[in-house]
Amino acid sequence: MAAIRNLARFTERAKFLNKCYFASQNGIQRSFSTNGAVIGLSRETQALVKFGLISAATGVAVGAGYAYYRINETRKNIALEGTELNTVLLEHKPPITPSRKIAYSGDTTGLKLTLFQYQTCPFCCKVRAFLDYYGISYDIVEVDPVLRKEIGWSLYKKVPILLTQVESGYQPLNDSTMIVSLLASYLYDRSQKIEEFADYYPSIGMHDETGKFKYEIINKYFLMFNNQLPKNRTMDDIIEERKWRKWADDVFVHTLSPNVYRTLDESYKTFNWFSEIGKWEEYFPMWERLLIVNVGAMAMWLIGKRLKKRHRLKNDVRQSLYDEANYWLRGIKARGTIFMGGNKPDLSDLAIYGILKSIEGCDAFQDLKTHTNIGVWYNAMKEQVDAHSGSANLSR
Ligand SMILES: N[C@@H](CCC(=O)N[C@@H](CS)C(=O)NCC(=O)O)C(=O)O
Repeated sequence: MAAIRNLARFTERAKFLNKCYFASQNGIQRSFSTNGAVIGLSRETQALVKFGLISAATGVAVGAGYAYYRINETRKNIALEGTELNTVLLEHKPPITPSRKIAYSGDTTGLKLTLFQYQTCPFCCKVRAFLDYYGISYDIVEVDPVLRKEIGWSLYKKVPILLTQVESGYQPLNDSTMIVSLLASYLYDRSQKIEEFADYYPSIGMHDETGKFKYEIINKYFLMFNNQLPKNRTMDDIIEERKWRKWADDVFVHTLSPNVYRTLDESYKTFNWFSEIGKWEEYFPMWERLLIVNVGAMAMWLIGKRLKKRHRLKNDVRQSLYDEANYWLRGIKARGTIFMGGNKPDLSDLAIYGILKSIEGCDAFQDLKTHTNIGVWYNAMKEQVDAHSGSANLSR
């Protein structure tokens, strides 16, 4: 996305893509179909239109190539940004108006949260699944994935970021897993403050395999209990939950991109669904939305192939998705319950559900439902989350 942002700046200056797209009222699909557009026009106009379309296609291809290069460069570094700043408090709330508010009347937590997110980012979906399940109210700021001006106040440049109002200011929490662990710990033990819990999730600096120095949040899968385990849970349950949450982050989430961007056509469908579900038409100017969709779809299609190799997915990437989903379902079967957490979802159920929800509108998800039994568990999860069933566990 950083690459797309850079590219956007470049294209904004060139005003190149804009003109081409504004010429096409029907938007994205039309921009790839020359036939419909040129019929009935004079030869000169036809030539001009053709030239425009070829230029646009070349622009998108060059853009995608550039985006591909830049994303690969930036993704090496972006994970490092700002993670060491977890515990830095902001004195004032960044002056950003929420895109929308999710309010649950039964919310007794008193938490004041603002989620900076992309609607279909799997990590953001994980956090929303948690908040919705527990019926915790929150404001949403939809971040423009191109310019990302809404998180300009943060050195950490990824989403989700959860801004929590605390006594002395605003505590930003970075990283979906850390956010969930911290909030879950807080819900178990409200004698401690959010900012105190934030101190339990420190960062460490280390060198990665390429020799680059980077920061990582340690213990982000750990829940903090005040000397006693939550009701009806054993230490084994907690360890098992941690194991699956880690699998969700380290393995399962990586099967998504190569699947939803498997072909150029699928990649376009996926981006159009992102646009629809993320209400990009409402939040972003048309030129920017079309830029994200076109450049994003091309770049991610190319990147998907690299990710497939990096995460050692099978040639038929769908099979890897099915295999991992079946691995998860076997895990649940071994416990003999509806959810991994028993009769109620635990944090691993919520993580896998959130991750899958991020691709709900994609062909890959439909195929997954057809070729595995994931639908039964998924629908049961949907019921639990939509009914905010976790809120009952909060009243103690
Ligand atoms: N480990 C992080 C990963 C977050 C992440 O990679 N988010 C992506 C969006 S899906 C992101 O913001 N990438 C940077 C960008 O879009 O520029 C988490 O769990 O929150």
